Amino acid sequence: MSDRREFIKKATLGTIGVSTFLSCNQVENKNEKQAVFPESNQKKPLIISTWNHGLPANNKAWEYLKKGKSALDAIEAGVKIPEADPAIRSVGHGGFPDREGKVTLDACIMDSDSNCGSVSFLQGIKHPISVAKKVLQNTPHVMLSGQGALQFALSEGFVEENLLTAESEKDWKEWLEKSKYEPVINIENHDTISMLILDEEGNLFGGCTTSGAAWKMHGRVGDSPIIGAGLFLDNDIGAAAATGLGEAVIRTAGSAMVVELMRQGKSPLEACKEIVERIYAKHKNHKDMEYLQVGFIAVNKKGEHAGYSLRSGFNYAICDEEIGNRMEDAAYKMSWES
Ligand code: SD4
Repeated sequence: MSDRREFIKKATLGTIGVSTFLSCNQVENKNEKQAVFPESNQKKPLIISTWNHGLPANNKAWEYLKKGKSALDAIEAGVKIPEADPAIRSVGHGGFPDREGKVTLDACIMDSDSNCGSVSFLQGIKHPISVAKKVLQNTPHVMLSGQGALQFALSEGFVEENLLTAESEKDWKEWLEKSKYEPVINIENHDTISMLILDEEGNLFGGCTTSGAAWKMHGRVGDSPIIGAGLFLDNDIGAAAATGLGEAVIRTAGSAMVVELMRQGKSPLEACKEIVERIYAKHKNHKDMEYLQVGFIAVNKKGEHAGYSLRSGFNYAICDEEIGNRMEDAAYKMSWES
């Protein structure tokens, strides 16, 4: 067993999928089985975010919601916390660089009217989520990339800065010695942060931000800034977001598919599980399988939520009125040894 797997095994020992299965009490339309949720049943507001760094992000977003700020502002404020934290090596400042030593960032944000903003392959800007929000608000487009995204960010008053920390530079130099590309997901339990909000009015919002796969090729874009892959929502149905190997999520249009399954009446857990099973079926003989990890979080209009991953070790933070902010281990298909 590789050191990496051994590490993951230890880090996740005893972690068995404990997500509560909440059935989707959908109301059936006359002829079709479509999820239609009576407004009075909604549990709101609710925030769910991927990984441990979801906790401080949820806290900040909750504070914003309680102050009466918009869910879009709440998402931005929430995920800016891991973006700004140099100790978090998979998001924003301090994120692992690509194989040329460049930190390149992907992010997107989406509101309940299906307005979206996204940036990909953005360098030198600490808060890609804020640039994505500006794309949503101030441009006729959904997605800006690379140099164009940077140019736009500067025109909006963002300041260019060095995002490569001494620690990340050191790790990159060590990686260069072997130069073996094998994305590590789960380590230190923080990866891409995706956040989904069901606000007081029962409307859905989502955001996602990442430095992507460590040691990726220069120019590589993952699933996180792609609406439909890393994030998707339909305000009539539900919202979903992904973490893990972006290539696998893009190949399967992951988050959009989770929402479509909820539309067909599946609970968030059933929907996430079915898409993870599909990703497994498509990849079980694929070269990526050895290090493949994908995880989804999803919430429907009633505020039922779930997380499900291919391999053990994925968890997500939930914040609501009833219990407050806490972590929940996602259910999963298999452990790293299998
Ligand atoms: C990517 N999905 O760029 C991101 C990375 C990630 O957990 O989420 N890792 O592929």
